[in-house]
Amino acid sequence: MAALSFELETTSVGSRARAGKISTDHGEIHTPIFMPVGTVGTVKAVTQQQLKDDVEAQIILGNTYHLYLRPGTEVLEAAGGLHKFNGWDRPILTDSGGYQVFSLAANRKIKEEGVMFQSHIDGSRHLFSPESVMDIQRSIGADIIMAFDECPPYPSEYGYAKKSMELTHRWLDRCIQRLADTPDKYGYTQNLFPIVQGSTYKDLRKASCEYIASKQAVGNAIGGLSVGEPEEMMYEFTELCTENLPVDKPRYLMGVGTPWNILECIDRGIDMFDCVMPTRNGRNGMIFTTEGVINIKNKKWATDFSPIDPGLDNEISRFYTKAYLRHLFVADEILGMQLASLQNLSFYLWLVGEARQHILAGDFASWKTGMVDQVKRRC
Ligand code: PRF
Repeated sequence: MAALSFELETTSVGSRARAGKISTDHGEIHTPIFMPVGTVGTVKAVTQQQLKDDVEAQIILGNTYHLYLRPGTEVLEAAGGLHKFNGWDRPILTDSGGYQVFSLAANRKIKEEGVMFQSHIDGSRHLFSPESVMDIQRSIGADIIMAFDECPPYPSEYGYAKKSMELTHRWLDRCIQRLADTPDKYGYTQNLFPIVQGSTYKDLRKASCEYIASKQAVGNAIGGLSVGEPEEMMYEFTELCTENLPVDKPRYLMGVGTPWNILECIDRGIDMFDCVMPTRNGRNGMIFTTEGVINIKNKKWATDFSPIDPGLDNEISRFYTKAYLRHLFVADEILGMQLASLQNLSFYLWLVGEARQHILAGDFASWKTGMVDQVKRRC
């Protein structure tokens, strides 16, 4: 089948924001897009049917690290890949596991060969290398697969950041080679996105963008941001990267972010986002709405019978009230987490959809300014 392609529809005036269309063997993705995170093959507390019908998600994420540990590649291969296993027939992207190894696993040892680590589940020892991570992602069968990278912490010293970036580049070459040496497993094309690193050093970021761009991949990602640096710095480095990455390929900013982060980074030329925030924070009672951010556990919502989000045109947001959602959280009912996740994801997908419409209409820059203030409000 066909490799991923990207059609750039419009670039804004007075902004780097773009609207585009990504085509994969599992369908189209309209950009800019937010991708709900389904770490273990499930977007927590949300069914695949709800993701389609209520959230209108176009692509979801999975994680190599988690899926490799559970259920493991044998089960995934026996199922015929993750799409068949979890019943999601639209595009899937898998992160390479590098980032999760650094944030979750114990006793990591980084070497040229790869990373030795102990599972956070049972302490068992494993090696992730560029080759093994490509093989695992072949077994999972995502449409977009990520290169194996090292994400240095913030802050990192220049010397460390440089060595780390160079290692990520050498690992990228090994990923490309391994992918070329192994066939697609399930009859559709898997597409590799390389990842820009370079911490918070302009010359390193620029060098990394140039290296990554030279590989002429079908899409490119920016890693190593939103790891504790100030927001303004994240914006600055995002822009530096989009200025130095190919215009005609989709750009994916990994692990970002809040609704206002997403608007600011669309403005700076990002096309794809993922973040656990809408689901993880949702399960803790943080609700993102068109009116602003709500802590639903707050007593002030106890008798507020207005819809969760009057600004959204879907059943969950309109039908259920703030008071009811608060009650579910206070009573520790599972439905509370489900509704919160659905609301937050619906809101994130609505937000990027609106951004796209305004890019196409030509008034993104002025719309964004007002919308950032609106979505940032604490209710
Ligand atoms: N690398 C990978 N996945 C990631 C990141 C990264 O740098 C980030 C950083 N925000 C999130 N997820 N492989």
